Amino acid sequence: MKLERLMKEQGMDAILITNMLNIRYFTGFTGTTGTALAIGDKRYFITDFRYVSQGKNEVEKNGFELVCENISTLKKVGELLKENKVKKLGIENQSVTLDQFDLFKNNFENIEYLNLNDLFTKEREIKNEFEIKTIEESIKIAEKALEITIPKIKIGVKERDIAAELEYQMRKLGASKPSFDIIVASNERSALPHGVASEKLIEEGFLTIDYGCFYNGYASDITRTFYMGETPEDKHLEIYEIVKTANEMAIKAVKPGVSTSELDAIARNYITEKGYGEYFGHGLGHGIGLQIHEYPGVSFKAENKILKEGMVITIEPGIYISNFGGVRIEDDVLVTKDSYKVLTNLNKKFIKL
Ligand SMILES: [Mn+2]
Repeated sequence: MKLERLMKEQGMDAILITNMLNIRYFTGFTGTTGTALAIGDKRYFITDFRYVSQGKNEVEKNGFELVCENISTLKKVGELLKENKVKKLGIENQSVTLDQFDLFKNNFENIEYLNLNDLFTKEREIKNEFEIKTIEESIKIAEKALEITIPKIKIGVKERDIAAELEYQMRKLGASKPSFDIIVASNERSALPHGVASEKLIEEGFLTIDYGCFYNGYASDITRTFYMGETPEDKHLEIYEIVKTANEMAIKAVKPGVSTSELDAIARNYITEKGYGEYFGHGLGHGIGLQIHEYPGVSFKAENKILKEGMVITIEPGIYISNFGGVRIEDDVLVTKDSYKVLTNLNKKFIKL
């Protein structure tokens, strides 16, 4: 099991998990309050009265024993650590707050704390079959929702109304919520890479929609750019085609062994060759999973990583020109055994609405 291997590798007797996403990942628990503790081959999940029946079903499948503790979870953890003579405890230094750490110190005796650093996030960057299936479901919901919403996207409609409609449709199709604040950015606002839907009415020009949902805990992340109106300028067509080609070139290069910086460079060099390099200021993509942004970063700014089978990343090049508009096209791509699988299926042609 993963936790046992991590403890061995890091010289820890036990690992305390307090971050709810990591708890979900390791124990299967989907509620909002709980603490997981792994000591050698023992697995405990401590939660309160509210989550006993739900928690039991979820965590026992994954080998965790549910412990109900209504007064003080950390006291209970302290007892378990003492009982099992734990000396070296791994903690999630990236998500433990100073307040939490003070509580640990007050409740646990004679413990040496070791940092897990980004070990958990690194574990999570490779998706198993269940996770891949769930991400695919999440994408399907998002895509269906956009298809239902498209007839409502018209010049004169408020950006925010389109975002609300998309969210409503995603929820109706089974999503728990959007995976981030939905971006609906019309015309000049489409030049804002993160133009969250505003009160503005959709006008002629580009319309960028960047959105996704959480389904069963897992995120989807998709961007499509449409042209609103009948008469795009040549420049609209030109930059759309450049971004689309950059997106396709990068996707085709995805396979195990390729580095994330090489991938970023493929799209970036092409856009630069076409004269728009300075208008593509962000990274090419990122991993998705329980979080909307996960390892690996696929960017000239992020740590360079080698792609491995099971990673799910976004490929989202863009060109943003102030006072004119912007285009971004984003797909979610799985790294397979020897190449890639594009998980998103929405059309990428230049579409006039
Ligand atoms: Mn994205």
